[in-house]
Amino acid sequence: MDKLVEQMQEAIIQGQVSEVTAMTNKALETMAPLDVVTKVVAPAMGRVGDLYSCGEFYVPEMLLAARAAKAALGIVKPMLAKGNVKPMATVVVGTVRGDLHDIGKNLVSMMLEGAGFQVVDLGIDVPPEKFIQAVLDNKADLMGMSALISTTMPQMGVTIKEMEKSGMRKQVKVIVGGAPVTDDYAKSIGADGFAPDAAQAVAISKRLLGLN
Ligand code: B12
Repeated sequence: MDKLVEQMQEAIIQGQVSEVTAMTNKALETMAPLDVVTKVVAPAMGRVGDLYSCGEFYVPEMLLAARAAKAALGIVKPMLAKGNVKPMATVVVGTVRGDLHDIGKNLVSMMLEGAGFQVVDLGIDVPPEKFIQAVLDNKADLMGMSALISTTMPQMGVTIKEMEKSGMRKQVKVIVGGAPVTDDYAKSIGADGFAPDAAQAVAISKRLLGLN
């Protein structure tokens, strides 16, 4: 692995915000912004998850690493959104009720924006009624829900059921994602699509809306 990539991953894992900021700026002299996301930030946060799982990291360490990851993402975000064409469609995104994880959802938002979508990001801990209202207010073509915890994942299905009840489900395509989510799970709750990462989120969004 490239030495700088390795050092950046390590700095994210250790939560070193100023080092991450400096290294990201340096890396961008030679590295594509998207590579910072896919080759540095995503794998580093994956390793943070492993460290948490095996009891080496606790919540404070995860939080510090997340802050460092966000520092890198903050730098690349405007670059990913550059070269933007006119918005092709509107998408509402958010992390479901009870869930505070937003790094993956932010990556999906950024990539969709970069691909020319207008993104309405509702943030974290979003209840079903807020998703529904935002879709109606923005006449959204697509809605994306993110969930990172097995106990919050069912909120995606709850939201879809609420959309059906209020009679607006057919007006909008729904995609779901997040580390514990699978294609089968997405189908079982009645979502239209699933993607395991931000790049594929763009591809599936375009496909569902017939934009390819
Ligand atoms: C960082 C982190 C935190 C941070 C979050 C900071 C933030 N601002 O997001 C903090 C410290 C706050 C946190 C808190 C908690 N966390 Co946490 N956290 C993580 C960690 C390490 C990384 C998540 C991450 O950012 N990954 C990197 C991004 C890039 O990946 P991603 O989110 O999967 O997103 C990608 C894809 O999934 C997809 N995607 C994501 N969303 C969407 C949406 C759509 C529509 C689509 C199409 C695709 C898509 O595209 C993304 C980009 O490629 C994970 C471990 C892991 N491996 O996931 C644990 C993890 C999710 N956390 C976990 C836990 C248990 C918790 C806590 C309950 C801990 C506690 N005891 O308090 C709390 C819960 C708080 C809450 N109510 O939400 C567990 C969940 C276990 C489970 N089975 O449910 C995990 C898996 C850790 C573990 N191995 O045990 N956490």
